[in-house]
This record gives sequence, structure tokens and C-alpha cells, in this order.
Amino acid sequence: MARTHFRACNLCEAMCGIAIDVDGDRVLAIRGDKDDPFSRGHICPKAVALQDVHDDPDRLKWPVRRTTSGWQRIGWDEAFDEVARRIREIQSAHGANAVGLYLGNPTVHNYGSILFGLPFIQSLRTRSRYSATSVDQLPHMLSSLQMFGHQMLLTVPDLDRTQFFLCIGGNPVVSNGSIMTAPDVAHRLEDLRKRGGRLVVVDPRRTETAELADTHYFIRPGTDAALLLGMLHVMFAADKIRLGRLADFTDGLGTVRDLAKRFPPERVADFTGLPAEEITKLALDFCAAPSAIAYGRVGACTQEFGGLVGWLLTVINVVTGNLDRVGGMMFTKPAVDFVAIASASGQTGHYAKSKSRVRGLPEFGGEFPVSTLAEEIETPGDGQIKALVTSAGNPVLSTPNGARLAKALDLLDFMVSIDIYVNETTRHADVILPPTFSLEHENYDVALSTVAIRNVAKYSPALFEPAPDTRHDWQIFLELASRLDARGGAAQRAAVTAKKAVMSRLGAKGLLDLMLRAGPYGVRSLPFGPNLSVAKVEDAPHGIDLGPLEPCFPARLNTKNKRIALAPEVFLHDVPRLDAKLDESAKAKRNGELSLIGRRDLRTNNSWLHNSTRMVKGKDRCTLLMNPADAKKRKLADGASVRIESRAGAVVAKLQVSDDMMPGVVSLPHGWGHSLEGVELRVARAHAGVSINDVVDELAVDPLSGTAVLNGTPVKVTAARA
Ligand SMILES: Nc1nc2c(c(=O)[nH]1)N[C@H]1C(S)=C(S)[C@@H](COP(=O)(O)OP(=O)(O)OC[C@H]3O[C@@H](n4cnc5c(=O)[nH]c(N)nc54)[C@H](O)[C@@H]3O)O[C@H]1N2
Ligand SMILES: Nc1nc2c(c(=O)[nH]1)N[C@H]1C(S)=C(S)[C@@H](COP(=O)(O)OP(=O)(O)OC[C@H]3O[C@@H](n4cnc5c(=O)[nH]c(N)nc54)[C@H](O)[C@@H]3O)O[C@H]1N2
Ligand code: SF4
Ligand SMILES: [Mo]
Repeated sequence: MARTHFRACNLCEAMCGIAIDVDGDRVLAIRGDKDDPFSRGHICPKAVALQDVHDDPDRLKWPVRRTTSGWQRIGWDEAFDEVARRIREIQSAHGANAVGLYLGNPTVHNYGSILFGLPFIQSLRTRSRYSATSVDQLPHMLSSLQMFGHQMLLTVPDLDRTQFFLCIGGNPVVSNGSIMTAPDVAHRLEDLRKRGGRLVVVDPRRTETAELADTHYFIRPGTDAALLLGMLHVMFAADKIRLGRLADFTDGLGTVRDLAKRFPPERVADFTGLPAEEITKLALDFCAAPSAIAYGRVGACTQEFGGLVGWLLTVINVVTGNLDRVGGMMFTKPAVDFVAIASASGQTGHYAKSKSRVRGLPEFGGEFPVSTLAEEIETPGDGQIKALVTSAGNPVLSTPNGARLAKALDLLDFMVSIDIYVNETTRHADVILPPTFSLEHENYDVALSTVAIRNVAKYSPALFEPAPDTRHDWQIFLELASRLDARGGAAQRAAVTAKKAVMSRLGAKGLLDLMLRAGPYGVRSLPFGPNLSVAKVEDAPHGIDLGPLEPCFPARLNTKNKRIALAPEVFLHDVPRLDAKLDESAKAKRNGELSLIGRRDLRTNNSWLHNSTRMVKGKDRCTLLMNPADAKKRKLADGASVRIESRAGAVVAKLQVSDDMMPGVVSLPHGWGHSLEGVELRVARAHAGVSINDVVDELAVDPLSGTAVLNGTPVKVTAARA
């Protein structure tokens, strides 16, 4: 019997409502759900990959153990017992921190992983924790922690009501938006222009988003902090600073004024590549707009001064009165309110409480920069990582110098991966524990709802019964946690068994129910509010719109004094590094080096959708983009094989000459490089590409935040020998 199932796509952050036509256990079609009030029928070409991954014959369905003669199927209990035993042995021999943990991006898209990942982390008892955060949004979290007192109090663009959207280092038309859950973002950007608003893009590449913009500025990679300081200089000098309502609870304006004085547009123009007059105009236009947003994403965060950029973006929003106001940068009131839940237990996040063992880089939120993972495995001494757990991550392709990390993984005494594939990372594991995939379990976007441009609640029921004898991510975490906790005597074991029984009965769904009921739209919202619970959200298959974002400061500020800290010391301390860079760059010669940046494609999702034929068909997309002038200088023709080399390593890719690139800058996408030995992804291997992260330098880290410098790698590009 054919039927239609409604849910939210959980591949990227856009949370699009989808309608899946099914016949028995077969997916017939995946369409946009026109009745979803938030996404209004929009989907992107990736949505159908949900079906392709679901049906993928390479997807793992049961635990496997690596043996000399290949992967061997084992039972779940045997697998859980072995993993827990090896972790315990290694921790008793070498200490708790000898076991490392890496959590990848899909964790955030799966509520079971989020809700049960936390107790698992506690049971692991290790400080050697890593995640994709340090190759992504860490600077935004750092500025929220320092300025508003909570790392999860992230700013969200009020995209539908703004009159000026300044997009720095983001390409939402392709990425579908990030820390800005906004399904159908391209139409929303067009609507902005239709209502007389302006879109300005600052990017070293004329991106798909730049194509929609009123103005696009090329910028030299890694120089955005200087641009933002130049803009602040103009705003102060022209007396355009207006904090409005924020003035009553903001500290540090004078400090920012003094700092900005030192960065006139003329000082930063050559460095950034933007003429001083354009910087001045941009700053004044921003101030003149009835409402405006300074927004930055991956290109803004993962660069040499990413920490400063994260901070300065928010400073600009505050000093122009655009924070927490309609049409500016706002905050959600999500139905599952993590900020409130975490704050209630005293957890606001922390920064630099400790330093990484080998390189001395700062911890953030209990995690170390993933750029240091390889050296922590390689370097002997107290705290050396001897075993690793990876879950929903592929750091061999997604983190700097993946080739070095791959070698390091072979040094481990034990590795376990929770993943659906034998890929570039999990091929190193001793045991792989494969969870069910998206369509086999229910979901609720607890994380992404907190960064949506409207307050929304959407529950996705499971479409298919999970295959017999499979486990969800949350069940895997719970099984492992219980075994790890049962380290003590009989009494402790009994307590653990009892706790496990309760958690297991509750499940992810039961926990969600408690959180919804306790949240701002739960029981508290009575008598007139929606009184949300799992039953309520289950009753609304297309999702529930809870209204536009609303101003919430100072009430929601989490700083002790309930004031915004505009000029935290940690950021001020990093400015001299920018000064030095500015002075140095005025003198430096670039001796033929180009600056390498990344790229995303509409049909990719980091490293893991390339085993779907529908996602990889067509022309080669793992190409190096280069400006015609740079190609001519090097006598390189379009389509030539070129060698891209940095301090860290080299790869060969096909050249694509394009005047969409700023002169001096080249671009290669990430997530490719599937030809490594042992990768069991048949389609991806046939469309392997190369990994930019074999070139991106693991030693290049923003020392302030610990975020990897993924953009702005100095490279030499030459003709590849045949
Ligand atoms: N050079 C460069 N590098 C980058 C970036 C860049 O712009 N340039 N971007 C960075 C960014 S923003 C990110 S977020 C990271 C991503 O970095 P990672 O998270 O390390 O990499 P992914 O490719 O997302 O890998 C996801 C893994 O999860 C598995 N998986 C998928 N669904 C599930 C599930 O439901 N459960 C479990 N257990 N596993 C699942 C997939 O098989 C895959 O192995 O990459 C970063 N790397
Ligand atoms: N189709 C698709 N969608 C995705 C993903 C995917 O892999 N494919 N990944 C998802 C994930 S995990 C994330 S985090 C989001 C990311 O979402 P976005 O950040 O919107 O996506 P990116 O394409 O990484 O955009 C970064 C932009 O920064 C530019 N850039 C590079 N260096 C600099 C610089 O120094 N300064 C400035 N100003 N710009 C610079 C790049 O040219 C690029 O256009 O996308 C998500 N959505
Ligand atoms: S934009 Fe993102 S959420 Fe929407 S269909 Fe595409 S991958 Fe799924
Ligand atoms: Mo990301």
C-alpha cells in the first residue's frame, strides 16, 4: 500500500520538511512538503540522498571486527563487551586520558546522539576530547561565551525582516545556511532585495550567494578581522555609533573605540584587498540601513584570525544597535531550551581552562583543537592517546593534514568507530558499531531549532522499522556507557543496571518529552500557550510555527552582571598579533605563492554522500579554481592536471580557470579523497577526488580560539608531471 510519510530532512541545517512516498519498504519519491510552514515545499538536490544512503549496499548493518583476513561480523553484545573491556584496560594501564574521543558533524543532526552522547562522554571520563567544532563554528561559540555568558547563546540572523545582510565567509545559497536554519534561503535573500533591502557578500570567490548580491567584495583570505576593525573605525569617526536600548546593559564601548582608532581604512586596505573608500562606504551603508546584520560563517571562522572575527562581527551588531532587535541579529526561544537546561546545572561552557599537552593550545567547552589529535597520539608521555573512539566523524578527510592523522591512527592500541560506513577514518578501527540511519529512527532537531530564523518545533517519526538486530546511536551510547560505569563493586554494578533500565525505557523520545514539557512552550505556557509534549508535536506532522524571533535581552543574558561584555580581555590580547601581521604583510613578498581556500557543492555533505550515484554523477567537481591571470602567469591551461603543494603535503587535481576567483587565491572543495586503501565505498571510490586536507596545514591554528586555519593556506601550484 502506497502512503506518504512526513518528516524533516536531517542532512544539513535547513531542516526542510519532506514528503516521502513509500510502498511497503520501498521509497518511491522524496518531495518537498508544501504544508511545512517553515520550508514551504523547498528541498535541495541532496534530499534524495536519504533514500540512497538508506538503500546503500555498502552501509553496515551489524558490528564488525577487523581481522587479518578482512572484516568479520560479530554480535552486538560481543562487540559492546570487547569495546568496553579494551577501553577499561587501556585506561587502567595508561590513565583515563589515554582514551580519546572525536565526535563528528552528524551528531548534531541526530537527537539520540546529542541526548545520550552526554552521559557517554561522562562515562568515558577522559579529557582527551575532540570534535568538528574546532574545524567549524568555535569562534561563534567563544564570542557568545565571552560576551553573553553562554557558549550556546548563539546569534541568529532575523533574515526575513532585515534590510541589510552583510555575509562574510558564508555561502548560504549552496550550504543552505549555517547557524541560520533558513530553508529556501535563496528565495529569502531574493525577498530581502524585493523589499528594498541589500545583500552584500565579502568572499575571495564570487560565490553563488554573491551572484544574488547587490555588491560583492573580494577579500584576501584571513584578513576579515582587519576589515571589521576598519569598518568600526569609520563608524566611530563618523559618529554613527548607536547602541539604542543595548546601551543600558553594555560595557566596554570606550575600549572598542580606542582600539578601532588604530585601524583606519587606509591601514587595512592593501592587506584586505578592499580599497579604503569601499570600506568606508560599506561601514556607512551598514549604519544607514534601518536594520542590518553582520553575519559570518565557515570562511570567517576557520582562518588565521577566526577568533577575532567571531568577536568583531558581534561588536558591529551591538554598536549599531542591531543585536537583539527585529531585523538584526537575534536569539531563538526554542522549545527545547539547552541554554536554560545547561545554565540550571551551572554549565555555561568554558575556555582555556587547560592547554593541550603537546602544543599548549587552549581547550574550549572541554574539547581540544582537533588539529592537535595526531600529535597527541604520536607523542609519548603521560596522557598520550592510546585508544580512540570516533562517532559520526571522518577526521581523516575533514581535519587538517588528514594523511598524518591516518598514519597516527595506525599507532593506536585500539580504535572503535560508531559509523554506517567503512570509510577513510573507520577503516583504521578495530571494531565498527553501525547505528540505524535517518529513516529508521525518529528525530527532533534539538540543536538546529536553537539557530532557526523562526521559532519552530518539528518531530519526525521513524519511517521504517529498523532492520532486525540493529541499534540506534543512543542505544549504542547507552550500552557502552553502562558497561564502562560498571567498574566498581557489586553495589555500583547494581546501581548502573538500575539506571540503565530507566534510561533505556525512557529512550531518546522519553527524554525529549520531558524537555518539551519543561521548556518555554510546555506546561509553563498554559493557559493559552501550546503546552508542547511529544504527543503534541507528533500530532503536527508538518511542524509547528512558534512565531518570529523576539528581543530577549537583558533577561536572557547569562553573564553574572546581566550585561554584555563588548571588549573581553581574551580578544584584546590577540589584537597585537593582527598588528604584527599587518606590518609584516606590508613588507612581505609572496614569491609565487597562492592562498588556498575551500568550497562546498550543492550535492555534497562534507565527506559522506559520495557513495550515492545521484550525488556524484556529472562532471568532476573536485577541481582547483584559479583566476585566469594566475593561470597565465604559470602557463597553466584550463583542464590541466596541477600539483597543489603546501608545507603539509601535496595533491594533484584538475585546473578550472575562472574569473570568479580573486587573483592570488585558489579553491579546492573538501570531503573528497576516497581512493585510500581499505575504503569500502564502491561509488565514491570511482569518483574519488583528492582531499584538500592533505594540503591544509595542521600546524596552522588560530592560537586564540584553537580553530583550524582551513582557509588561507599558502600553496604553490605547478603543472603535474604526467
Ligand atoms: N578543508 C576543509 N575542511 C573542512 C571544512 C572546510 O570547509 N574545509 N569544513 C569543516 C566542517 S564545517 C565540518 S562540520 C567538518 C565535518 O567533519 P566530520 O564530521 O568529521 O566529517 P563528515 O564528513 O561530516 O563525516 C560524518 C561521518 O558520520 C557518518 N554518519 C552519517 N550519519 C550518521 C549517523 O546518523 N550516525 C553515525 N554514528 N554516523 C553517521 C558518516 O558515514 C561519516 O563517516 O569538516 C570540516 N572540514
Ligand atoms: N551542499 C552542502 N551544504 C552544506 C555542507 C556541505 O558540505 N555541502 N556542509 C554543511 C556544514 S557542516 C556547514 S558548517 C555549512 C557551512 O556553511 P557556509 O559557511 O555557508 O559554507 P561554505 O561554502 O563553507 O562558505 C564559506 C565561504 O567562505 C569563503 N571564504 C574562504 N576563506 C575566506 C576568508 O578568509 N574570508 C572570507 N570573507 N571568506 C572566505 C569561501 O569562499 C566560501 O564561500 O554548510 C552545511 N551545508
Ligand atoms: S537544504 Fe538541507 S535540509 Fe533541505 S533538503 Fe537539502 S539537505 Fe535536506
Ligand atoms: Mo560544519
